[in-house]
Amino acid sequence: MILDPCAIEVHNDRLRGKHRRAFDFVSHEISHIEDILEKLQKFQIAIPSWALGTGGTRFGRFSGAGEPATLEQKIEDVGLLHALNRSSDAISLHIPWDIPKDANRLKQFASGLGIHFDAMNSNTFQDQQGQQHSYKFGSLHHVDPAVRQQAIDHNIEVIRYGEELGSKCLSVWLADGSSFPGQLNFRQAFQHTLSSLQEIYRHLPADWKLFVEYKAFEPYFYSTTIGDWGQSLLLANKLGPKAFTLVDLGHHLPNANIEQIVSLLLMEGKLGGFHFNDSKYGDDDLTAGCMKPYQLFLIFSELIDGMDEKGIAHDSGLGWMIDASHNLKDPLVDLLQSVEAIKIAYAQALLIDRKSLREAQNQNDVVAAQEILQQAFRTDVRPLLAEARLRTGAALDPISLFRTLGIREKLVEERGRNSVATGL
Ligand code: PSV
Ligand code: MN
Ligand code: MN
Repeated sequence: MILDPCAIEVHNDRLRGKHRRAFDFVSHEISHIEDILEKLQKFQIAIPSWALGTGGTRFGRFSGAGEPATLEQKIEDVGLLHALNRSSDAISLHIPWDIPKDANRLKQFASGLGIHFDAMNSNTFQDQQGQQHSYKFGSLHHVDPAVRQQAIDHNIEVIRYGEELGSKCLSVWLADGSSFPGQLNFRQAFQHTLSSLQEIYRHLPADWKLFVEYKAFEPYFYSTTIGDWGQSLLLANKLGPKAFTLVDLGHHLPNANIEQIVSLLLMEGKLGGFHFNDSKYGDDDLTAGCMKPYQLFLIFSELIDGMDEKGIAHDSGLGWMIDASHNLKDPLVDLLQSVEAIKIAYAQALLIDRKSLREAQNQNDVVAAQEILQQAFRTDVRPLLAEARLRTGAALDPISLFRTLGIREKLVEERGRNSVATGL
């Protein structure tokens, strides 16, 4: 056991006095504090298996040390995060990077750490060893039916693995696109994608969801066949009630109004979930909230408004996940930072005075509307998050505990300096 369970108690006892003062100061001003704390305690964000090791760019990869080399070790890492913050109770697997060899044993191992299996991700953007057909020119949209069938079969196989693990969702992201004008017949590519997804949808268990993720560009640079939320929504609508759009914050063209996209997808009942990360330029996959925390807050503002209007539970109605890549920081610390930033934005959005905001909107009082939003955004909610952690047995300050306990050093000792996580 890398993390001694008593260590959290000792740590919390040491910080309790300081925390209490900060919490009392901010909580006096908030009328529905207990409601917010309850919501914060419930709110969980899934961790992708591929974010637990060093990412890398197309120019290089500078490995960290003590990375999880096996699926068990990846689950162990998420268990570690969850023990520290009690906010990351699920792992999302990517096949074939994470083939479960003995699903029952893995399920047991994970549940012993309080972890379950979130969305399953298929991979038709890389060729695997021994694969018959290449995905160089796409997968589900390919001109050759044999390539499409191979990609369809892979997705069905991923569903089967997910069923064994107790997952309830298949997440499909396609690299399929083109890099040169004239390369593709757009309508044919879309129709092929649709009929391939329809075939996969037919194999989806009754209580599963299918998430269709979009991305504006990369790895191809002229067109992406599922390039934006319109194309994803079109597919999800044609597929049926179990299909939804997945929004990855890094997958838009610069300055896209993501909060407006989210608001309308929710209105249509077609928002499936999120991949949280942050970016300055493109799909930078940086720590959530490190560049545009106000945007993250505005997204949560729309999410809460839309979910409350439809009676969707905040903690279980949508798929919340991080999709980030870690090149400079320790992946586990970076993930703790992302979870914290996401929950800060969530807590701030819970503070918005909705009634006054509606009144301001109905009176075209632009100044009041802005003041109301910024009043919530500028509140320091960190003591609220800490209090929610304290009440669930998590650490008051997970990052400092991770560091003072030398957790990475212990992982290096156990796993070795050169262990490398499978993934991107
Ligand atoms: C693609 O950029 C993406 O965001 C998709 O979600 C993939 O599944 C993930 O990254 C990992 O490659
Ligand atoms: Mn993603
Ligand atoms: Mn991405």
